[in-house]
Amino acid sequence: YYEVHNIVVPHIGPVPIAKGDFHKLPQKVQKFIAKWVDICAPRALYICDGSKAESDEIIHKLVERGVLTELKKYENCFLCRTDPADVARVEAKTWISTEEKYDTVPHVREGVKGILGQWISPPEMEKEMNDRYPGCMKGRTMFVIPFSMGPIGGPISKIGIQLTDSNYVLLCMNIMTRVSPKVWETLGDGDFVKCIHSVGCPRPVTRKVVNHWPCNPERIMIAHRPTEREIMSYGSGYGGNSLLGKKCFALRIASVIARDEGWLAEHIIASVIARDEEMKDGSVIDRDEGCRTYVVLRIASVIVRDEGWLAEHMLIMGLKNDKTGEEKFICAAFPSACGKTNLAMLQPSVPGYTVRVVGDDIAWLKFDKEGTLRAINPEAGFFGVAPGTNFKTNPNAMKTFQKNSIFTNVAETADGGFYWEGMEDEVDKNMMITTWLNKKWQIGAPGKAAHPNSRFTAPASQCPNIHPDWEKPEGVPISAIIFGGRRPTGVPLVFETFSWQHGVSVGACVKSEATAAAEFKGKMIMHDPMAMRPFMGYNFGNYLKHWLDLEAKPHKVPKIFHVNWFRVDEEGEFLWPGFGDNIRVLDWVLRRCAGEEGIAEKTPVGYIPKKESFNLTNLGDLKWDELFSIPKYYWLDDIRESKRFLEDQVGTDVPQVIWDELDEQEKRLREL
Ligand code: SAT
Ligand code: MN
Repeated sequence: YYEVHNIVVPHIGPVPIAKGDFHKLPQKVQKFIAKWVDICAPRALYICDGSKAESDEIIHKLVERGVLTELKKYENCFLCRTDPADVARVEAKTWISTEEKYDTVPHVREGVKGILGQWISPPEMEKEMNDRYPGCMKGRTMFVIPFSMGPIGGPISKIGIQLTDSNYVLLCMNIMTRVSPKVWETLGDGDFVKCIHSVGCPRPVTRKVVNHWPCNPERIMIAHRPTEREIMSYGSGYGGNSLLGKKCFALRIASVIARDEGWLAEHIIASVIARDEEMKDGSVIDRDEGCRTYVVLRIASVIVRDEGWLAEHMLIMGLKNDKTGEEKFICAAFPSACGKTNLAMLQPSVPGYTVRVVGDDIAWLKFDKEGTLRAINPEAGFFGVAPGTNFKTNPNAMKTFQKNSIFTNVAETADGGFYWEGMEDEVDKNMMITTWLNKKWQIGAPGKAAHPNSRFTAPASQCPNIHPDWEKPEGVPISAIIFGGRRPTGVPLVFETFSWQHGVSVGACVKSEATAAAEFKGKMIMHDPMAMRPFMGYNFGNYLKHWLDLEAKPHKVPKIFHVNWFRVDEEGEFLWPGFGDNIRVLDWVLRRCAGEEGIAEKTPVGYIPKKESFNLTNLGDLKWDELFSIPKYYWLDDIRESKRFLEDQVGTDVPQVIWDELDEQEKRLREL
């Protein structure tokens, strides 16, 4: 039989299929693709299978065209330089569209600009879309990427289909997510998250293409329609803007799904309680229909009781005590480019623990039937910040990306290696280097070799300390949640919060120095509640309520801690060495989780370690008192500022419990 190798779409007629069998795809997927082919008008359709052969074929083409440069020093590693106008996430051009504005954003104070997400009305969004998408893929191939976030078919996993006209995106998606034809089988007739991505540069191009990197920075728009489980990203090829499985799906859309499933559960349980009342007073007992509804609700409430879950900007790591053999897992939420990858891959500076990574950026957390909180890493690779990474700070990362990896906006050494700030001691001082901007450069010369947000994209499976259970479909049990940020002053190395509620209030007040991961410049301290500011999928007040509600159910909630590796002294020197020495902090955290007494001291903000209980072996001199001091007036200012932030940004949506926690903390500080 002769296969039909094209699809017929209403307006543009037959579109050739470069690869794959369109007609074997699930009906819903066919419809989805046909709709977008019709709108975007690509010159061909390419249905991806995620195989090595596929990546090899694409890489070969891109090397020929000069888009990728092979880094000959390693195996199957490539460098990509983007248009310098497209180097980071663009928060100002990221939107969420829902019918009801306050589903998406909180009640921000009049005259204040909201920073916890941007809302756009459906008609406005429609207009913006119509201004961008029609014909946007002319002369380009549309790739269809079937991917799973989490192990394919796992109970917590979710499926997405991304359409994109960027082959760089396809290559990175093959590393960062599980792309496979198995996704089609698992999906069947089910629903999926619809991801549409275009670099916004149809041929013939009207905008000059720089570095063979088509993009359209002036017209970037990253838009989400949570109700429709749909993401539309236009104009950028970079990381969080274009690898739609990552921030757009696994955080923004997934947090809405996580909330909805919990709300559904709560709604059904509430209905059952209401029915119970009715049944008791006999008012509906003799009505068939009432009874039937009641039975259905009862069963449903049992099924969905534990369905509320969390999609968070968190690493997941396992720490096995070498003496007892006992292993504990923790999650940690830090803003972008604050060291999640380094902590997750930590190589301990002192013996006692075997540390292994489950995930470095995103965690999906769900309580199991026993009430234990479990986490999966929905991703399959690491998209990590390159600068600062070296064999001292993160040997595991260095070993992970020696093969099958893509480097974006790093520099290149004359002998075909990668280079970035932080590798000064690992490369010959006289080595000729080509910067990310294609300029000749040498160590010690002015300027930077790599862009501060340059990245490596590497398969997680290649990490020497990847946890054997990292792909366990039901996830790993979580004992502690840690919040943190870059706080040069005032905030101690570690403290343990007093309760789940107190911990949530601490999470709500997370702040951090701005990093290069988004468009912000300079070193200002920004609020980044729960490290989720750029990734909130819905009203932050409701999000806090969702967190608080998780404790009310029959759940064993983990302890919540706050850490700060970045405190400096008067000379601006870091007070804490960080990196491998962070194991000392985690050791204390785990001992607290195990209920060890006599190792903690109560302060107004939480428990801090007692010096004699903390592992300080071989640390040299440490300004302990300075590292752990809690300056009263700094903290009083800080709490006032945090309250102001919540009043301005979240207003009436802040749950009362959070105000109560902050008031109590303020009272404790006043008594200091
Ligand atoms: O560019 S990404 O958004 O994927 C990385 C980050 O900011 O955490
Ligand atoms: Mn991140």
